[in-house]
This record gives sequence, structure tokens and C-alpha cells, in this order.
Amino acid sequence: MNHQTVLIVDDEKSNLKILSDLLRDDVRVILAKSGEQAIAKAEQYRPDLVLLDIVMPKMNGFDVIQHLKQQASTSTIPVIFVSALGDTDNEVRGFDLGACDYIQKPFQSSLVRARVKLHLQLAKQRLLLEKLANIDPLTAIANRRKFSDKLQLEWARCQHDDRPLSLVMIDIDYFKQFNDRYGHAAGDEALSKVAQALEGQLERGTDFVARYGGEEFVLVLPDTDQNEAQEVVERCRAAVDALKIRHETAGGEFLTISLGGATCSGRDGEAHEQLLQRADAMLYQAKQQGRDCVVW
Ligand code: GH3
Ligand code: MG
Ligand code: MG
Ligand code: MG
Repeated sequence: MNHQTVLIVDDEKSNLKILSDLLRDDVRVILAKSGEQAIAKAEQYRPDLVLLDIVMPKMNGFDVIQHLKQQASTSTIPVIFVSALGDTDNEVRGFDLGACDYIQKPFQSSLVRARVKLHLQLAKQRLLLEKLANIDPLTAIANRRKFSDKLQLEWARCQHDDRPLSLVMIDIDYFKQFNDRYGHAAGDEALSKVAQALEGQLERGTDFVARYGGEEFVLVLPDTDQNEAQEVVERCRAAVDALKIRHETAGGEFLTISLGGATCSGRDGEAHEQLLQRADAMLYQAKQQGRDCVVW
């Protein structure tokens, strides 16, 4: 079953029970009986929705929502306050801090259920939109928009921590001829296979591949110096060779790729646009050198 997850936070055991009994049939319920526990469980389970009490000892609901909104991993989780505090000022404060709704205690069960259902539906739509905005539909890997975000993020990290960052531009060789000879549908299929082969070579959770455009791909390898990156890149080239996609040209019988790499470190003071330009220039060199090779 593909249930969505709701985290219910309340310092009163009886409130936790009422709310969980109310929702248990439709969603997976996680309970937290303090603000501190709420934060830990939100990070652990990444729920689709949080129902949050306000008056709790030590950390109150306002503190909790501020913490959730500050953490990248929990900042987009919608939060509904469920509180006995009925005055407008508290309600407005809740919305100002980023809540998506405010339910007053004592509540009507049917209304809680309806509002939870609505916000879970919105959460689903938001996830779908995010996916559509970031995934290339043909190859199912990240698209150029996602790549831009990732590059900026990792470049900032590399500057901040003074760590190496490697970038690799990849281009399929003689792909126009491939389409001309084998047809556009076969071309699409080859693009997908190459994308999956490249993705399969990434071992670290932080490594990243995207379709940069047409028959071009790009790798972002954080915390990876030139030597380490060259190993990854050699694996990528070998993985595409191993696909043995037939492509008879003057040069050979199977489809190949050319790769251009560049590495920067925080100390260089190089902008990420320059890093990308360097990798692109190296790719151009690889094409000049006869294709099916890596230039750094
Ligand atoms: P080079 O070795 O110099 O890179 O030559 P090339 O033919 O690969 O380069 P060129 O830039 O001339 O052609 C790229 C080709 O990629 C042309 C275009 O039709 C094809 N292409 C781009 N996107 C897609 C796609 O989504 N599907 C298919 N089937 N082909 C695509
Ligand atoms: Mg309370
Ligand atoms: Mg190209
Ligand atoms: Mg090409």
C-alpha cells in the first residue's frame, strides 16, 4: 500500500489517540509527544503532513514549525496547527510562521478529516510538479534545470569548505548520423540507455548526472578531485562501450561518447560558469582528438 504519512504532535496522550483514531484508516500515522520528538521524527520519517499542537512544555508548536522551516529536509512539509488557542493573533502568527492551516480545539472530526485530505492532496500535487520540473521525460534522469540548481549548490559548498568539485561534459559521437541511419525512435532509445549506463556508474550519494540537452549529459562530482573523477569518467566510457549499441561509422562499429572534465577547488575563486566553460572546452578538445576519449 502506498499510504501517505502524517506526523501528529501533542503533549496530551488523549489528544494523540483521538487524532490517530480519526486518521489511521486513511494514512500511516506517526506520533510525537513533545516538540523535540516532533523534530526528530520529522527528520526521520519525512512525513507528508504534520498536525502540530501549540501549547507544550519546553518547545512549543511555534518553536517546532520554525525549526522545521529552517531545515532543508523538512522545510516543505505542510504543517496544520491544532490548538485550543482560539484568538486571531495566534492563528495569524501560525500562518506567518508558514502553517498551511489552523484547526481549533475542540474540533469536529469530519472537518479535521476533510482538511487533512485536502492538504495531503496538495502535497501530492506539489511532489508531482517538482518531479515534472526536474526530470527529463525521455531518459528519466535529472534535467538541465535540476543540474543548474545542483551545480550552484555544490559550487557554493566547495567554496565554503574548500573542497574539490569536478564537472564532466559528455556528448554522444556522430549522433546525427545515428538518427539518420537507424531512425529517431532508435535514437531516443539509445539516449535512454546511455543515460541509465551513466547513472549506474555513480557510486557516491552526492554524485549527480543530468541530461544537459539533446545528446549531451553532464556529471557533477562533489568532493572529488581530478584523479578520483577520472576513474568515474573512465567507468562511464567503458559502460557505454559495453552497451554495444550498433553504430557503424568511419571510426568504428558501436556508439561512443566523448568526455571533457574540469576540477576546481574552493581556493581557485573560479565561478561555476567558468568551470562549466572549461569542461565544455575540454569536450571540444576530445572531439578534435578523434572522439571516444576523455580530455581533462
Ligand atoms: P559530434 O560527434 O560532433 O557530437 O556529432 P553529432 O552528430 O553527435 O553532433 P550534432 O550536434 O551535429 O548532432 C546532434 C544530434 O543529436 C542531432 C539531433 O537530431 C540529435 N538529438 C538531439 N536530441 C535528440 C533526441 O531527443 N532524440 C533523438 N533521437 N535525437 C536527438
Ligand atoms: Mg498541548
Ligand atoms: Mg552535441
Ligand atoms: Mg554529439
